[in-house]
Amino acid sequence: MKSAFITGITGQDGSYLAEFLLKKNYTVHGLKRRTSTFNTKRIDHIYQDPSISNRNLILHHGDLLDASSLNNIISKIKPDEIYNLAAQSHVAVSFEQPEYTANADALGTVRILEAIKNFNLIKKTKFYQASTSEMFGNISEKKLDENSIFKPISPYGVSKLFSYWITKNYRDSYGIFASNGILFNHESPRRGETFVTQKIVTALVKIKFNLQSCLYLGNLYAKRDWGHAKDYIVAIWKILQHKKADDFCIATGNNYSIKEFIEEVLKYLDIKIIWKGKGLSEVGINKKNNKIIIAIDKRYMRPNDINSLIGDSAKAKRELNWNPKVKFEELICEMVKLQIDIYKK
Ligand code: NAP
Ligand code: G4F
Repeated sequence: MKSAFITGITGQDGSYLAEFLLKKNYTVHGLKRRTSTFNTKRIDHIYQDPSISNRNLILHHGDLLDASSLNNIISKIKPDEIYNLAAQSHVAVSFEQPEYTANADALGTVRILEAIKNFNLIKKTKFYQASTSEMFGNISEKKLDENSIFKPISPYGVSKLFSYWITKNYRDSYGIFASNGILFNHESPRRGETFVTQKIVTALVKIKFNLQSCLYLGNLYAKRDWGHAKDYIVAIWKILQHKKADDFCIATGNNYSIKEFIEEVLKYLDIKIIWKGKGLSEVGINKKNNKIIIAIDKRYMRPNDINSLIGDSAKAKRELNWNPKVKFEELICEMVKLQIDIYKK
């Protein structure tokens, strides 16, 4: 039976990956931060009480900023696979907390790689790093792949690029099976509420049920390549099962603007919208009652934003036999349906 250690198990991807690995009969260890309120909502359905003998899901308190907790856990469990999914993952927040972001998203990765090296786990433990399309920044290539250049434009992207390179460096210098998945945006009903897709879905469903009057957003013209998190964690797992450590772009190959995302959600909710104005004055008006339901708030504009991201995952298709399954419309439908169920209740 294989064992895995997931940092970020309480997050969107970590929770799906934990479910997936449990189904594959892994013993799953997860890193959990101590918080004053519960942060395990996404994994409560698979939680196993410590009193259960032979449990195969075990949570450990720790933090990416705290090498001693990482060292204690890794040296004790000696996992076959480590999935480093924990991060300060919000790009806008990284402009407000650049130092913390660098500590978690850049140095956190070295702390784990050092533990693999120093506890003689080089031959045993495979390492996955959650790299991101945010590392590309605003480069002009149409479809981005493993050979595209990186020019990150946020503290988050810069920190993640350090982790990308240090992962390659420990692979080349010490022979650790250490791989990067360069994942483009992926969403799900478990997406955090402050990322744009979930923010839009939640607000528009509330507007439909008269529980909110207006949704305030930032840049409506950015385009993202949105896939489904459930598809992407299969790719993450396949990356560590590959015959050799390597780096892979994981994307759908299609992208849409924030405005197009909104319009698809509204289609589902049967709300017709008219767009008026430009820049900070742009608004979306509900055709039925003439009320403004979408407006711009400059607080949500970033000091720098990536205009467009679209990925090419041909290498993952060829070498990992991985393909995204869920289409853009299906992803939105799943996210909206869940919110409708919540607010109907
Ligand atoms: P997420 O939902 O924001 O989850 C982040 C996880 O990291 C949470 O479990 C969080 O714990 C944990 N965490 C944050 N800071 C930590 C720290 N200092 N020590 C220990 N744990 C910490 O992110 P996600 O969407 O699942 O993404 C997973 C990973 O993939 C992240 O590294 C992200 O940067 C990267 N990524 C995501 C996407 C995407 O579109 N989703 C695309 C490319 C790359 P709490 O629950 O306690 O907050
Ligand atoms: O949903 P977002 O916050 O995701 P972003 O910045 O693309 O980052 C996500 O994807 C990355 C992969 O490329 C991950 F590495 C990262 O961890 C995270 O999961 O914003 C998407 C777009 C941006 O252009 C942003 O400016 O939506 C735009 N936007 C417009 N109004 C907004 C808002 N974003 C947020 N969060 N909130 C707004 O009100």
